[in-house]
Amino acid sequence: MKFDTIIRNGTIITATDIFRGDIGIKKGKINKIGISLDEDGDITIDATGKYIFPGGIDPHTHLDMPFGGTFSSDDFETGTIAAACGGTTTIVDFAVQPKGANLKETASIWREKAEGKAVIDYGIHMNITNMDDEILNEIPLMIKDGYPSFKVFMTYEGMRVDDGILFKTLKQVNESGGLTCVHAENFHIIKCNVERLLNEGKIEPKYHAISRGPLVEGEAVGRAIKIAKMAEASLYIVHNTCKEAVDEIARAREEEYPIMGETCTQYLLLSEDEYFKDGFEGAKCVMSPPLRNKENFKYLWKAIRNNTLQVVATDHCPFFMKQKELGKESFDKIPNGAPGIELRMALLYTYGVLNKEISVNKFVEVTSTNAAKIYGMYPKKGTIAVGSDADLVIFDPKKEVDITSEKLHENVDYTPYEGFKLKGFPEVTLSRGEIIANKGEFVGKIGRGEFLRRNSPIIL
Ligand code: DUC
Ligand code: ZN
Ligand code: ZN
Repeated sequence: MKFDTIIRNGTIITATDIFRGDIGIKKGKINKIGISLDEDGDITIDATGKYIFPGGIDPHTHLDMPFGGTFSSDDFETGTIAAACGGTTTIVDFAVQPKGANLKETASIWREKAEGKAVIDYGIHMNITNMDDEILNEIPLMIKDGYPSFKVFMTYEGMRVDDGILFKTLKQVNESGGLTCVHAENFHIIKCNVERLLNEGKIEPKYHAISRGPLVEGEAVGRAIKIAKMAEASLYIVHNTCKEAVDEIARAREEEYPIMGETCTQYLLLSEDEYFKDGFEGAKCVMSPPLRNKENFKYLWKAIRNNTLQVVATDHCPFFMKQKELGKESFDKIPNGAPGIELRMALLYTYGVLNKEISVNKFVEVTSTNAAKIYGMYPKKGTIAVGSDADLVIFDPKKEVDITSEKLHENVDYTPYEGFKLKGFPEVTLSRGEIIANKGEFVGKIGRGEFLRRNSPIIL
């Protein structure tokens, strides 16, 4: 027997293991793992001195997403190329329900955005913005169809749901075998603060952060958890940024409630200081929830280490500075979001693993394995095992990179990580056995990414 591809002599690292070995790939799947495999491959990759990780999974992206009168600037082509170059082989993107559309129609809109464009495999979360009996009845059908995760916003005029709808969603999703995700911030407090600040003539980007402090998030996280308890449902809280949020999740988990949480690269590495830079610079990091003070970094890393948080995603939602200028005269009109899809793996390796915040196995867990489990893709995705998709990153732990936005493939004119230094970078990315990125360049075929029909969540 001959493999299609054999990767030789790499250090294979999963969420639980680390050993030197070879990986044989056939028909897009991992066919054999061993030490000095006898069989040859049509293609041989020498991974001596390199790490082999499961391909990254970013379960929180917003590609081609309408927001504040414009669209996020990466579509499924540019966004997934950037992901591939950075070692991410799967994303789960949020399909936002437009006014008047049902969930089936919403999913079709997103599938059309992705088809013929995506270069890596992708799942779709249903982001419910309008609820009635028709939508409620669609939930079990969507789960059967491969869409087992549903998100609601507790804030954002026009997209948010109230506590009653959150309760109904949690109940129905849970009873149907799915998972509800929530963006938790207190809408009413933000509204009051924004009105007051603008009335006082406070229009600059920094007031975005001031209008929605840590308690605005912590209160909503605590409330969402209580509503989940009342609904007897599991819950996943996206993009936690601060102690106030994490403490709520930790408490619920101690009480053995099925509550899970995510943070994002930016909340571990960037602080509110970004908002106090000159001129309109602060707009680059206008996102929701906003960046917090540096004190929070240590709580977030600790929460990752002790499994209070299970996933590090990106909330990738880029806008060109020209688009950000929609809010030049009023911070509340700045489109919310920042890029991050391309650098997540390398940043977390340098600033997480090399800085000794997390072990290399934990790195794999939070960048890939846990998302695969929680979002119903395991073990097809998220690990290195016989029978799994050959989604792999061959990672050069010695490669040093000084980050500048010109080196990146994200379709946007800045990176919030400009000037950051990296040690360790993906060298080769394989998706279903195909080499799709090599030494920072995309070498795959546009549109090769496949829609992932996902299974029910595993609660971690
Ligand atoms: N937060 C952002 O910053 N952008 C998109 C949506 C969100 O919740
Ligand atoms: Zn959000
Ligand atoms: Zn988001």
